[in-house]
Amino acid sequence: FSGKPIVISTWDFGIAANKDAWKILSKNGTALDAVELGVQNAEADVTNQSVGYGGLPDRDGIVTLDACIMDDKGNCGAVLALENIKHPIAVARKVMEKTPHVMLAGNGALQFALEQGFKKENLLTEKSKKDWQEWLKTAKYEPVMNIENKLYNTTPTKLPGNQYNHDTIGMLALDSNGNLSGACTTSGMAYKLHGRVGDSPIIGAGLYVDNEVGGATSTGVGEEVVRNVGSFLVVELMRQGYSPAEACKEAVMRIIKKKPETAKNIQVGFLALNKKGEYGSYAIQQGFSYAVCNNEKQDLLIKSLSYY
Ligand code: SD4
Repeated sequence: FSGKPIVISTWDFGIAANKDAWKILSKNGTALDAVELGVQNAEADVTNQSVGYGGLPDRDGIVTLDACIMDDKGNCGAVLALENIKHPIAVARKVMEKTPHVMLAGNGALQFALEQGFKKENLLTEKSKKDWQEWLKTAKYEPVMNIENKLYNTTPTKLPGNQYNHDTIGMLALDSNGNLSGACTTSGMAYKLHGRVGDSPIIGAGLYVDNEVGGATSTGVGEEVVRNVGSFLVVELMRQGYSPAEACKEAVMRIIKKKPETAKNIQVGFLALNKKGEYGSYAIQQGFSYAVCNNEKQDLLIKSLSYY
């Protein structure tokens, strides 16, 4: 089904996040408010070890968060490697609305957040700390694919430290006025080098919205998405007439074509929504899923098409 209003988001936990976004969309609220509220559900979820509070830390045991938001007017805001703030997406929105800038990073982003009234909190939970300490014993950097996906009953290979890696939330919404917005938020790849920033807070890579055409977001190994400016590519392909799923597939094929050997062992998934409310996705590997919510059904979970 398609049409408006509609909200879609990455992975299983997108169902709960969509329901929060729906509270706004179903009352004719804006797509911007909907995506900001929706992804906060994943940020606050302590059991989700790849977004916000409870996220797995970097190699040095520090939780650093990346997030960005983009509205129907082409406004956008982002925070990179932000520490100790539970809702980086809300800070990203403040960057968009209260500053002349698009991105704030590290200490500067934290300083700005505190000035805006956000509270400093410890985001490293006991569970994530234990996982990290376990990981330190071998300190092997090896992302596990699709570890959060409940549609596939495969048990992911158990690695030391239980590395949860591909679980960023990217969300796209089309409101009842026909306007589009998107949000993307993550704690990034588990056990990354301190200071590493992925695709998720980069406008055009982890998220892009063009109100004339549609929006796209991504999940997976961010380096490959940045190299191909993935979400911008998906939106531009939709502008040329590709369906959301075809556009996502073409973006995935670029990654595979450039680095076939790398692509065999990593996951990248794209998710897209167009101006008509049509949506689709494509991933390198099986196992990517996304959640869809509209007037007909609020908790639909769809298996993505994939190359392998
Ligand atoms: C990153 N793209 O930091 C994020 C990680 C991710 O699902 O999507 N995980 O590279």
